[in-house]
Amino acid sequence: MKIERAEVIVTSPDRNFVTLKLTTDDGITGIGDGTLNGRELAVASYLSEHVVPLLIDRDASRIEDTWQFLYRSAYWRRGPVTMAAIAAVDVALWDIKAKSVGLPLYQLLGGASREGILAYGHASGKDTEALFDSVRSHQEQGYRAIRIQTGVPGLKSIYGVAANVTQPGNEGKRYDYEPAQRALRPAEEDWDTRSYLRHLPTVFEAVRGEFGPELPLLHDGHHRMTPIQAAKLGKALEPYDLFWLEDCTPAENQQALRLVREHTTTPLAIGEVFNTVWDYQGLISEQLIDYVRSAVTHTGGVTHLKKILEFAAQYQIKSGIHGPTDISPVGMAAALHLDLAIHNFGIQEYMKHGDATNRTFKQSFTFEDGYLHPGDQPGIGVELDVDEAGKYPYQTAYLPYNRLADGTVHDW
Ligand code: CS2
Ligand code: MG
Repeated sequence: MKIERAEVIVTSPDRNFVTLKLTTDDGITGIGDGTLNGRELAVASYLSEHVVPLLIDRDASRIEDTWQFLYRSAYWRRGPVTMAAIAAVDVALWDIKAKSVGLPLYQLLGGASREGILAYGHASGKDTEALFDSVRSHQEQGYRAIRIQTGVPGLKSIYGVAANVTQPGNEGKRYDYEPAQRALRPAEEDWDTRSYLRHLPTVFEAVRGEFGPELPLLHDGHHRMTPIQAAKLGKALEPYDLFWLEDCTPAENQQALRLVREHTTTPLAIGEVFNTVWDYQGLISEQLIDYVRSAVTHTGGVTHLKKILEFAAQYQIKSGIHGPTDISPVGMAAALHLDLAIHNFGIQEYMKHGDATNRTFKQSFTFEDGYLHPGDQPGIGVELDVDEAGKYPYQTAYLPYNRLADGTVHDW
């Protein structure tokens, strides 16, 4: 079973996606997601220029060997571009292997450890009223766990909040397509940590008051706090029993989480910008976090994320795989097979894709009554409609960034 063809497909239905499609000499195809939000073409070029030529004529059944070859032979290790490219190859090979034996991928990963995958959705609002509406609408869609993000008094627009809907022309838009805004320059947002720290506990108090103690609630701090600020927030949120506080500090400093941990029992989640097990080494072995947030797409695929999660399992740390809309349906499906198979599953982030994306990527995974399931099609269960993909050429898009009131660029 040799790889005969490798195509890199960049398409932009609703937003940009990078997909690698491999075809074997016996006609089996497999696809993998290599989308890196706002830097899509870097991965596409890494794949086409440096990886595709190495794949032709390789044995498609040697997944581990191909992973080690791509990781070690490059000499330049880690980094989001490299690891997204390796992920695309890895998932495409798992798709092929599972199809070649006629099984859904999760069966090759050990079989199902649960019946369904608990998902959380993103509720947001610029004020409490809009937030409550958004929570209700998510509950109506079936979500049983909900992330809460809100506007902060005095700040015009904030990432993660049904965003920029306050700006003329954007009324009613879904924020999750907009973070990577299709524009020639990144959008600028504003930020004030002190206002945020004062405001957020009042939001959670209101949400608990309205929706009761049972509903699992999550929050994303998006790397904006210093360790001591994050410690203060974690402590202030304790009465509201969060499922997790995500990315409370910039992720690259693992020591920061030690300080946060010493001050609060609010569970901590981190890792959407990590790309190898080395980013987690101290965090896991010293039990400084509770959930691993990496995406299959950004962490070298199923092969490497499974190893990270098995390492985490020894320390009672669970999964919380990254799943916003910049993870394509291919990356999402791969995550669902892993979620179903591993023992230490925690929760799966799930934002619905738009209609054009769903037409381009035919999916067999399901979302019912708050639970996802990858389905039982052989492989990962997603097929790319190449003709449909061809209708949506790449569009320049950037994530936003923010500045403090005095003009200083801040973490976001
Ligand atoms: C967010 C994402 O889903 C999340 O937790 O942090 O929206 C993230 O900002 C984007 O995926 C960045 O590409
Ligand atoms: Mg996040």
